[in-house]
Amino acid sequence: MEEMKRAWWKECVVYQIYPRSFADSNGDGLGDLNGITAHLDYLKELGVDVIWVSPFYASPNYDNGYDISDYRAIMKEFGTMEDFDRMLAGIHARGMKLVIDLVVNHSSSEHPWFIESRKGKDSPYRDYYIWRDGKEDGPPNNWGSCFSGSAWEKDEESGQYYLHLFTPQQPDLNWANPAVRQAVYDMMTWWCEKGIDGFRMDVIGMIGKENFNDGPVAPGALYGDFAPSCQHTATTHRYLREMREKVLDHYDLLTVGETSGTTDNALVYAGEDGKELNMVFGFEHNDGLNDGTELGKWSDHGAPLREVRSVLNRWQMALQGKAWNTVYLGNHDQPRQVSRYGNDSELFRALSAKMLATLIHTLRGTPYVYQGEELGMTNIYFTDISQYQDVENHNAWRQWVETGRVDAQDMLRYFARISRDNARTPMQWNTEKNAGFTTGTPWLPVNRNYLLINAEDERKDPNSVFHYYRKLIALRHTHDVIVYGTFSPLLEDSDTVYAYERKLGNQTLTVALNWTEKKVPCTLMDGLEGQELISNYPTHQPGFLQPYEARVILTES
Ligand code: TEU
Ligand code: CA
Repeated sequence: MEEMKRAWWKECVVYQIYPRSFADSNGDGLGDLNGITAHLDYLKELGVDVIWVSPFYASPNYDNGYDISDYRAIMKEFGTMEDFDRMLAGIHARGMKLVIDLVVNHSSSEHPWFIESRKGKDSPYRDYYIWRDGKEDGPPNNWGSCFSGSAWEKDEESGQYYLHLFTPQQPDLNWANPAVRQAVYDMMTWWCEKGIDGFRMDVIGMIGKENFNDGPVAPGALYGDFAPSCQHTATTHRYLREMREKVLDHYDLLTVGETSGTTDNALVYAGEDGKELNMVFGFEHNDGLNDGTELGKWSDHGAPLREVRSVLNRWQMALQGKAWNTVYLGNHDQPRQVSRYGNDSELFRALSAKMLATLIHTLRGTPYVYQGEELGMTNIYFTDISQYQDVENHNAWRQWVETGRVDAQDMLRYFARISRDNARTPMQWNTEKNAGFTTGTPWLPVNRNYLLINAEDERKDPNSVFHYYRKLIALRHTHDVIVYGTFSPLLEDSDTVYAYERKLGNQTLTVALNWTEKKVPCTLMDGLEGQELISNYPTHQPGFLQPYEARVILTES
């Protein structure tokens, strides 16, 4: 295998902040930029290198900032451009980097471009968006939105429909229009000139729509699938190569695309040839773990070891030596990882959180830590639709439950396991009211377990999940084998143990993770003569792995 090119964005650990839920500095119940700045020392102590902040731009917040009405202004709830400049300076002063979210598959319906565009067919901005005549008194085609319902909204004024692959308040930008592309590139350059260090690119795989043909309708589905026309097209790749030429190649940036897709897609998006992006996020190990019904990710499916390992190992093997991987389990769109993949009972929560942390920090690829996972924060398990804030839940409820297609209790069970709101409850800083997140009323309830799970207590406890993450991150900074070592699966047929080895030069890192709450037989680590770099147990039982036991041993030949 050819020696991978070294790069800072391969060696770093990225920490994702969802600003709405991170820290509120002015008591209005909403996180803000000054709240982030006030906690940079916490992130420095954790040891992360890069901070990715989810959208903080002007937005009416139909989708919590993923609907942008001014790409060069700060959302008023989050502060001012001076607050942004102060946050960026604070990040750089601590030797860390800032990656910002690029949301350009769509804008907000309140963006001036769309306000102009919807004024009529002869608006100079009409072609900034995707307008089509209806068909047989209905939408132009059968596509469904990611957030339920049709992907088309009728504009009574002009009688035409506009495309929105998400909410109607998120009209898709028309990337076929060179003026749109140039406006995006100019905006990206504007932020690069302010000193940012990279972009996380929201659903960037959707920008190259190639046709508007009806999509395939899966059994039980209410709408057609837009993916064959919109996802991972040659046009999308052409736009990304143009973006690289016009903007990305002029700066030293981390670029990560939220593309979902397969390993074949990832090999093109994130190829070592550097023609498009540095790396991408796949979804096969999260949204992809479902019952295959028309409800998609909404299911009781869980995350059995065999399925998780099969996906992650396939991505490790397919990309190794050809493209750079990301490794993540949590983010603002996924439930809390210790609840989905681990065990959030009081007995096993910390142990399984550490086991999962070991996985994401010793697989090959850049690890992404989502705010609060370093504490072992858990799902909040809402029990009623009225408790959810997320538009994705309310739209799904309207489409499936209010129409009688799905039982309310079933859907509430799926929501409790999978909803994005699980990851959006306020960061748990300490045992003060509202976990120290706000002195006001939090926009989403704080998880009641903050008295047991909070940053202040964990920073004082050397055996906490927080310090375990800190040690793992430090190991990445001191052991090249963790970053650049090859990956080889071990014990691929085990129902209980996830094991693999990483090799670089004369060094071998062997990792064994007990995925279960039972003590299980495993002799893999017993014979190894080497240095144990980390474990979530102080002592071991030869011939076994204890519940959720993680062990990492470095040997030299
Ligand atoms: O998410 C894209 C995406 O995949 C959505 O279908 C969503 O994440 C889904 O719930 C995953 O199960 C990106 C952003 O991360 C998300 O927060 C936004 O809502 C969405 O795009 C629209 O911008
Ligand atoms: Ca605030």
